[in-house]
Amino acid sequence: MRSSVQELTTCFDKGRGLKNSYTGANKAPLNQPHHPYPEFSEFSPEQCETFEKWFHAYDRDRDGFLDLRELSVMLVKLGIPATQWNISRILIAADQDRDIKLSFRENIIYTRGS
Ligand SMILES: [Ca+2]
Ligand SMILES: [Ca+2]
Repeated sequence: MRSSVQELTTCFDKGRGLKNSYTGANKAPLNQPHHPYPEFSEFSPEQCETFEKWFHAYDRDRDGFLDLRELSVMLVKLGIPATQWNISRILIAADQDRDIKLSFRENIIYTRGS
């Protein structure tokens, strides 16, 4: 049985396949529009937009962060049990500033590193 982190990584990796099809051999087209997140240039602008939509769909109170409750809802939607263990593992891996919630940036970095 795959771990919950692997399940979550698989969901994020679906976007990576889109990146490769968008950029061909991972080279940006010459006329590529301004990237909304230059620090995440390994993801296409379209992927970042998809990540944003995904993030905001779970950020129910619109505070720009996924708190424990919102993270639990996300896990359940992904078919991953929202156990304290699973949530803790994600926070340990992704919550860089240790505020016990995930920013969009932390989510992208977590996605990049997984
Ligand atoms: Ca929130
Ligand atoms: Ca955080």
